[in-house]
Amino acid sequence: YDRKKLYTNAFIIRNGKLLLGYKKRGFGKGLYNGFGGKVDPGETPAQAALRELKEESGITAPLEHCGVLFFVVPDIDHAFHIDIFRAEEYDGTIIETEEMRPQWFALPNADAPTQDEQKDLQPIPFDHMWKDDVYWMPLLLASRHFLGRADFDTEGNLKKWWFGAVPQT
Ligand code: 6U4
Ligand code: NA
Ligand code: NA
Repeated sequence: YDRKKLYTNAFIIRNGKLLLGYKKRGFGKGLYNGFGGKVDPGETPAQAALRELKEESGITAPLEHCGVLFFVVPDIDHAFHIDIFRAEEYDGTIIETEEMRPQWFALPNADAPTQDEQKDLQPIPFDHMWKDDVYWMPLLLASRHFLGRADFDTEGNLKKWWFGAVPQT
């Protein structure tokens, strides 16, 4: 199995705010995203998620697995598999790194006690994110577990997609 196609992506959701990073280089340069990257040989996705979060933002967090996404692009014979993780707390100091510039964004419909903290924050910048994110982010923000697939063309346009929540018991 080609481990190079296994990725992680981690999101910190805290006090009505979402932490994203502006990607300064490489795959997805110029877009805001969670913190993540390739799962290295010998690592589990959970280990990779913690390592990438630390490398890209300076923090650690009690990450919980919450989603699986498949991204399909032309001329590659299998999907990119992304394990999505979330946490509502973190340890350490958030820092800018060579790869990412972290920034907090305001969640929609956040509770009243958080409004002070939120007031100078921009909304989630979907116009400057991967085109699939707007479809599954509501599931992440609703604390649901979710699955999905997005198919891109060679120009990186989103052609087909499906995202859904795992049923709650
Ligand atoms: P290097 O520099 O090789 O170590 P690495 O940090 O391992 O790279 P990187 O940054 O290329 O990996 O990982 C890409 C990141 O982009 C992963 O977090 C997954 C994420 N990603 C890729 N396609 C995405 C998409 N369509 N929507 C999305 N995130 C995507 O939200
Ligand atoms: Na990365
Ligand atoms: Na990496």
